[in-house]
Amino acid sequence: MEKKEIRIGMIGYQFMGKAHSHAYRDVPFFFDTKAKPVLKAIAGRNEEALKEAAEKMGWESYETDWKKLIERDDIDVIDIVTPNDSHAEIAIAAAEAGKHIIIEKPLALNVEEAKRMYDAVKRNNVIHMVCYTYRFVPAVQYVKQLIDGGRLGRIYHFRANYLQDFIMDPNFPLIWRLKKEIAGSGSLGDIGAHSIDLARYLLGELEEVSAMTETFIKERPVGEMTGGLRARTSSNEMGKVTVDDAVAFLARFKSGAIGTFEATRFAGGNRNKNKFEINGEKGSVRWDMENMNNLDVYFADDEEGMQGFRTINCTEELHPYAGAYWSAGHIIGYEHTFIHLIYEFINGVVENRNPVPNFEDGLKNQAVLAAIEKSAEDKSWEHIPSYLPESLMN
Ligand code: SOE
Repeated sequence: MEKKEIRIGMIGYQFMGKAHSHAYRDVPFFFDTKAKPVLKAIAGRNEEALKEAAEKMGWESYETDWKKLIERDDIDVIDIVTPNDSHAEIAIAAAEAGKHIIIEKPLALNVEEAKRMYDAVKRNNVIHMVCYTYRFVPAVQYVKQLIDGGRLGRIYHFRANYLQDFIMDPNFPLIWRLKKEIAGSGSLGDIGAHSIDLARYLLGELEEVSAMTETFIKERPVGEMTGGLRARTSSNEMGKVTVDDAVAFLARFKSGAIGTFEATRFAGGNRNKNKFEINGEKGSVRWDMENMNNLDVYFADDEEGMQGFRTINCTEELHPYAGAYWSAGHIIGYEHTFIHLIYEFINGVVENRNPVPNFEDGLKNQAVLAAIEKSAEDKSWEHIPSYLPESLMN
């Protein structure tokens, strides 16, 4: 029997567009998906670049107006990979048109937008997902299994650093990621949000936070992105950086565990060092995205004299998703996290159930981001407000 098809329309086609396009193409190759994604059309403003991207990434057609894409009745899913300031408008329009939605993180510019987006997907009964991709690393999923299975016992500490350095040069241009009105926030929403998602996924909700932020370079030459995280200066003019370059915060979890977090784009030498360590009464784990297939584990009941961290390679068949690829030890990479996420999304659409993380997670994450910003501004401890019914906040 022919597999059901799910027809995708993607808005945006740069860095994340490439990661998503690749995932749609590869997912049926490795996984037994419940439907086959069809790359119907992409949308963007620059026709020449759009045409080239569509050809290169394998999309059937393109639209220079995203509204046209949403109107098309040969599209089931709208995939949003645009800068953050357009997320709310596009997602709400897509939900009103009855399209299922997959969207890049952070969900929105602020909590108010995130709430409207959440309401729109609920009201229109569409499937929704937010791309917090690091949850989908097999080693991270294995940590979740260890915690849920009680292997680490009561959890005391979650310690996360997300370290990058791509904007350290003061001449690196003022790209959209450095403008509050387009990005919402800086290191906080771009990379700190990933650590918050991992923390929520692994340990549950945060109760309160106390934060500080800093913008080290306050003005930069005007410029634009050229692909990936590369950029070029486009004029001699200087413009104001309106987001944080770095953030550090303390958190208390509802479970009683405490968290220490740092997210910065000024950690020279660290290109994409997304890492965490968790300490529990029966053991500890530590993980680092730059070595993503490995997991350091320590178990307090290891034989005396043999105790300490040891490294396991999470590519055995029993490690989540890993069995779909190669034999153990034949490692996978960054792009595979998107394949896993899209696998869950496609199956969610076919089975009419929401995968996680979805807009509810996006909104809860946004609530943490807002509390961190307020705490840094007021030099206060901030409680994370419950924007959702109490039943959904636990
Ligand atoms: C840039 O900091 C970036 O591409 C983020 O936007 C992504 O979410 C992260 O996964 C890698 O770094």
